[in-house]
Amino acid sequence: MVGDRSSPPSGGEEELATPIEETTGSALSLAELGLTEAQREAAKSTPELEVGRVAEDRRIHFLLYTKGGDEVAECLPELLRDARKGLGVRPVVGDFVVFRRIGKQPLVVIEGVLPRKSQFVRKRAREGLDEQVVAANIDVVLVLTAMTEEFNARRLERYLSLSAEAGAVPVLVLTKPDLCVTPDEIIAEAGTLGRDVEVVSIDPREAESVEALEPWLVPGHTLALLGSSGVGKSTLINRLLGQSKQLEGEVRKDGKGRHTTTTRHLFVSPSKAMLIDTPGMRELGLWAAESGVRETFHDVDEIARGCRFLDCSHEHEPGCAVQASVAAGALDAGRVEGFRKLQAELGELKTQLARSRKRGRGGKKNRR
Ligand SMILES: Nc1nc2c(ncn2[C@@H]2O[C@H](COP(=O)(O)OP(=O)(O)OP(=O)(O)O)[C@@H](O)[C@H]2O)c(=O)[nH]1
Ligand SMILES: [Mg+2]
Ligand SMILES: [Zn+2]
Repeated sequence: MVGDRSSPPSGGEEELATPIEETTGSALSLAELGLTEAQREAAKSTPELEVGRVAEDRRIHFLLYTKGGDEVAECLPELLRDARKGLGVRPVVGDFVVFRRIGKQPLVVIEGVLPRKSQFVRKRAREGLDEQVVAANIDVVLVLTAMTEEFNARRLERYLSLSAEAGAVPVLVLTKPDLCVTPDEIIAEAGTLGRDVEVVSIDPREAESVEALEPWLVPGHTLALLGSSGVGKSTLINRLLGQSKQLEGEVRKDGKGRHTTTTRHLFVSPSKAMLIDTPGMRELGLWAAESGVRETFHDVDEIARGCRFLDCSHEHEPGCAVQASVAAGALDAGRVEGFRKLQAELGELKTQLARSRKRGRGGKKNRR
């Protein structure tokens, strides 16, 4: 069932041009959609409202999966306004929300967002000083990267840091093995980029190949597929769904893809795992990810405890255990450089946030 699609814009936001599409076709229970016990409890405070899960965010309209089937909903303008002021939370894909049906041909209105069990957050690209929640209530982050010149260890460390910060299990999914002459080397390197990080190499075009991801396709679990444009996220989604739901980019001679996917969308796989397709990310700025960075760089972090100075930058200080390890060949210099860069980025972010708070600006606008 679908709500009113022609209602006036709420909260001054512009709707995206492409139409919203319903995707499940069948109703799922809230437990099947992954609702946690804590969220079920939280929903009890508004017994007059129903619960649904955000499958797509079109700025004004949201596609919801509910126990009664798909619904197209709007958001209470106050909710969007509070979120813009940093006083509340704007629903994102993966969120569980409480909603109300109004009128005979019901208008479905989201009135609140239930507490998230996890969220993948990055610094909003290009715009001011703000966070962007990419997906909520995720269990696993599939970080896709092609085994071509696209492969970049430093970029993957960013993804791993933000995934660890999100409290989600990261899996590095290396695609395009057919275009790679030294796959084993790349697979081995990928395995060193985080603590006990799982690495899977697949060709997303091949149904047999993607079976390697089965261990993570747990009913009720949510997997977010992240990575640059053209690495094969939508191709993988289509294979895992067993049907072509998402547009796949054309192959280009340089091995890269255009931005084919433009919105995030949550799908339900035949095994009842939930998969979030996302548009390729050009930038992945850190946002408050201290513990995620420490977790990802656990090896560097442990050795750094042996540095003479507590605030050692591991660059030129005397008694630096990290530099000593690099010199001894026990730590990769590039990885240490990556660690220092992310630490510096976090430091800079902290300074900017403190400055912005002092000015009383709060730094929150257009939260999405
Ligand atoms: N040779 C080769 N091509 C692949 C492989 N995986 C995906 N492709 C191709 O890469 C192109 C881009 O794939 P998409 O699935 O559209 O990539 P995407 O990550 O969804 O890209 P965006 O939506 O732009 O973020 C398609 O033509 C796929 O067929 C692979 O393992 N080998
Ligand atoms: Mg895509
Ligand atoms: Zn040091």
